[in-house]
Amino acid sequence: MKSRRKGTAGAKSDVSNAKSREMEKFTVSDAGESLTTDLGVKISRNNESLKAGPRGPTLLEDFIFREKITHFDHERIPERVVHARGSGAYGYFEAYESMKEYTKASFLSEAGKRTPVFVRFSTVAGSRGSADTVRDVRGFATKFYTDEGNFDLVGNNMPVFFIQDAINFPDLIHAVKPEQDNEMPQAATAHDTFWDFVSSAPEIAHMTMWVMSDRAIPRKYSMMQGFGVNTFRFVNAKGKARFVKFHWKPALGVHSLTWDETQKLAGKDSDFNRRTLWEDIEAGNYPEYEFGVQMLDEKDEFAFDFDILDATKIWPEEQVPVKIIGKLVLNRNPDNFFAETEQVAFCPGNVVPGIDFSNDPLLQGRLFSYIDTQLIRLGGPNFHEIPINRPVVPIHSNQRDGHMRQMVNRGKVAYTPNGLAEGYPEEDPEHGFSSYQEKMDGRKIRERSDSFRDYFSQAQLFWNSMADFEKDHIVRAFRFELSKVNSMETRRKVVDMFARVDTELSRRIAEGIGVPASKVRPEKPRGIKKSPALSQANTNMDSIRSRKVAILACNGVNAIEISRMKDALESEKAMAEIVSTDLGTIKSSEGKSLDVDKNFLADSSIFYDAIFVPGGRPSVEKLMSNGDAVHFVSEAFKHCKPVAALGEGFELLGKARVADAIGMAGKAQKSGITSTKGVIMAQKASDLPALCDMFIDAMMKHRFWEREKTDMIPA
Ligand code: HDE
Repeated sequence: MKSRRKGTAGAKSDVSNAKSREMEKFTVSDAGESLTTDLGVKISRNNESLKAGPRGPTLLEDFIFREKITHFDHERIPERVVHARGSGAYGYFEAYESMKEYTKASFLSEAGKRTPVFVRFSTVAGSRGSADTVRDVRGFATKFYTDEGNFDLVGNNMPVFFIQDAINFPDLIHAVKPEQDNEMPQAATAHDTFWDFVSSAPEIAHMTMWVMSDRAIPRKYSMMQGFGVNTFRFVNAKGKARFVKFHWKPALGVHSLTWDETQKLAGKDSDFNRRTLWEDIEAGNYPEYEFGVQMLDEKDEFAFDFDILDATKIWPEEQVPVKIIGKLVLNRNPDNFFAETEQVAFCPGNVVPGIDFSNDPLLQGRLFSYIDTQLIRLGGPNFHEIPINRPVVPIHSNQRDGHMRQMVNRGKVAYTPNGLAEGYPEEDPEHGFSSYQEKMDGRKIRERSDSFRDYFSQAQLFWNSMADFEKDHIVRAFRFELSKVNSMETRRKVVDMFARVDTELSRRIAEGIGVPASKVRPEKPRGIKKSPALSQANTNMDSIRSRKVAILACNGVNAIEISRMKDALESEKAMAEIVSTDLGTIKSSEGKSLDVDKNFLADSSIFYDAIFVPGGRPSVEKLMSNGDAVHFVSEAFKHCKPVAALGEGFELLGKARVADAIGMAGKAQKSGITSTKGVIMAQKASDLPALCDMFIDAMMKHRFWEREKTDMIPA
């Protein structure tokens, strides 16, 4: 008699730790253990090869030497052709409410249900060892280990893409990557082939606006949005489908670096984004994002003045609201970079029942590409058996053999239908994935839909939605990039192309790159004129969690001011470090010994979000006589960061010309406490609590962009 297997689908159990528990089985600790070969034979001497006499030749029989070198020789696998540089973290997803009305996906079926996840953030163009802070799109790929199998949401930090049809992807990437003759430049779009491609492919206009904006230089991974980009479907238990777009919204708001910082960070700490992700998780400042969906009824497929299947278009949030349905928390760093972050294999085709595809031609092509690329990268069809890629539910398939097969399947049978194994493993019509039954009718044709031919209206929408400082940054980014383009013809074509977006934008770009203003007229606008959701000026500004503050101090500093400020910052979950001329300790005016965290030689203002200069005459005088300390202050000012000073600390701001720059020279002494453009100064120690509050308020605003125009201060 055939016994019915218990279905795993819809299981109620909380599996939020299931992936960690499973990874435990594969983790190894060497603490207290003897060194062995890969086959478990203990090794007596590891640092000498076997020779015929101490000065003689190495012997071929030395299996310990051979194993060590052979393994080493094969330690590299091909890096990802795009998104090669990445950083990963574990965490969980928690649903806020039941989404059963819209999708039968089990991980979204009840409020409070948790699902383990692994997320990999990445840059796109650079090689594995390239710098983190380059101007680029960021990948935001999430693997949900659901109780119905793995769902991969392989997204980016920008909601649109460069091209509409996947067949152009190799062309795009060949144009972006270092040029083929000399392999330059690394991890940068600022070169001829990229801009040649841009100026030849007008569909790229909208995405180019995003890449030239501050979105391309995020402050940290926990301060950027994520988007599924492509249009997917939700399908409920009754078989009703809706089109959906997926969103991640960071709890800390969307914030960016300045361009000057990114350039310096690429040299001073090329791991900046990787490091901040790691450090935030270690410090318990877990990156957190809300999960949102935009949903459209099938009947509204043609209700917009853009095609909802075109990945170069957003669905403006003002037209299709984002429904927040859950949150993602990243709370554990991986144990081993290669085993986990390098070997994780995402695929937008990994979906679970309740989630389905649309005919978006970019998505359709992606469904093929990701598996194909894993075959070469991870060496064969069994990469789903690598620990990080395994689902948390059992696998029962008829797949067998292939490189590195690890499952040991019992019995004779590896096919269905079968009688010898009583028909197992059997199909599950109730819980199994069944594709949405979309009606298809079309001629085979290599053509693009006319509805995909509007290339400029959303580039205009983006430009018109920007705050003035964001527009300035976009213009400067274009100018920087095009200054590196040698072909005058390409520069001219780009200026003409963006004249179709906006005359002022094009004129300002042209001015900076030695090209005459374009005579091309802007395209006629379509759709909504502005989308406030697109501007970072409108992001969350209510927290300083995980922000880093430098406290500049030398011998003779007022320790009490440091400890009060530190307490105030730490109570808001920000971090503070004492930066001084040398490492070691300093003596405060009260005779206390204080540990120095960083020195000016190895550290710089670019690692911090804000700075505080406490009082204490000897300390401030020492700082004023140190060029690096003065530069630290002026650089932070020029990068628009909050700067606070108490008592004599104000004099260092004077030396760095900060007080002059904001027209405050000498005023703090008279008026007690002042706050101007994010520079907060107070004279008396009794003003410290108010100073702390005002400093924290200023930090919430992130930057004071109006200061960028202060030419009298160099960065
Ligand atoms: Fe990818 N993409 N992509 N992509 N993509 C890859 O798969 C591809 C696209 C994205 O952290 C590759 O495993 C094609 C859009 C991320 O491991 C490759 C097209 C979006 C990652 C590939 C696109 C993405 C990848 C390279 C055009 C945002 C890194 C290595 C049709 C929604 C995942 C790999 C990780 C990686 C192909 C366009 C996001 C070659 C053909 C749009 C986050 O398969």
